Amino acid sequence: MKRRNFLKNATLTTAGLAVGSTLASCAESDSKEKKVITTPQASLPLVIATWNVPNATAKAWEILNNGGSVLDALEQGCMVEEADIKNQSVGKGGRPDRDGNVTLDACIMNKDGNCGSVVYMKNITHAITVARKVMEDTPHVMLAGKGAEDYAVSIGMKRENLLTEASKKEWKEWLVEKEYKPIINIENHDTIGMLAIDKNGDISGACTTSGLAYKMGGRVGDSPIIGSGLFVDNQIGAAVATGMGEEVVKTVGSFLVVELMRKGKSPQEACEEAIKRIVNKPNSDYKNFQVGYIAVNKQGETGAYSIHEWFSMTKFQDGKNENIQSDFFNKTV
Ligand code: SD4
Repeated sequence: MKRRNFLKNATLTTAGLAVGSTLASCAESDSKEKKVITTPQASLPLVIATWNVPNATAKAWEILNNGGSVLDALEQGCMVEEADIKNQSVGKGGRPDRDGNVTLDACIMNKDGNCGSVVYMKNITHAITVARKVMEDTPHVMLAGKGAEDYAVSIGMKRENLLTEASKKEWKEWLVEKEYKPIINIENHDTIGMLAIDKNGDISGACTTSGLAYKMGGRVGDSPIIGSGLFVDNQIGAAVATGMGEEVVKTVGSFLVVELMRKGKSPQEACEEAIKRIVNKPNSDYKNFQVGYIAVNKQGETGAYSIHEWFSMTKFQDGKNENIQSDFFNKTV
């Protein structure tokens, strides 16, 4: 199930539209022979997400399979995790910063290259909905803090206390030690990054998180930053990141993955290269943090790679979910 499944390309063909079956059909000069370049066929729609989030991917796929829009699919898929108080990395129930404030980051990007995001937003569960509204209904791409929260209320969203008793109790326990050590992201993962291809072959993506647990007040990670936490180019593919956001921002990680695919790398190869950029930096402290990428290309091939183990991708295709353990760089630790 591990490496073998993880590396395999999406070659299934069933219901839905198959893309990329014929990239080019080049007639030779005498037109007797035709050279046909084929690529793997992927069954559409297709949804992938970081970590093990089967309810979120199932929701998104169902919307797409019923002919819904890819943005509705991504938004509602992400909302599943934002509303789940057991997921302490996203939305309501997220772990707070060191002052006890739950602050959310989210972004969304569509097939036309438009995007919207919210950063450091308090008191609103569905950050992804606000990010989408920023994209669709404002002249801006990013709203922060109180401005984002006030905007959310102005469009009818209600203020809520996002700090659950469970997260509050853990935070109080953490305060006793007060040692900030997000070692390989054990303290906080399950940020949801989701990429989807609709039945027409168009790609969009979304990402939502409460960020790193016990971060400094005001800290913003990679997840709402277009190019770092998420990037979509509908001609090429899309990528989304999870893990130590500071490291992703420093390498503009998701944009890098998409650019590597543009240069001809598969999604798998592109994710691996982007992770190696981080671990190969001079004096990289990579043994002490986790970063993971997932990616999809226009042909519906997918890939995922991380620094350490314990990263997985959920893939919903052909009416079924699969949780795929990621291959990883640091196999010796
Ligand atoms: C951040 N990248 O705020 C996020 C955290 C994360 O799984 O992905 N957690 O840096």
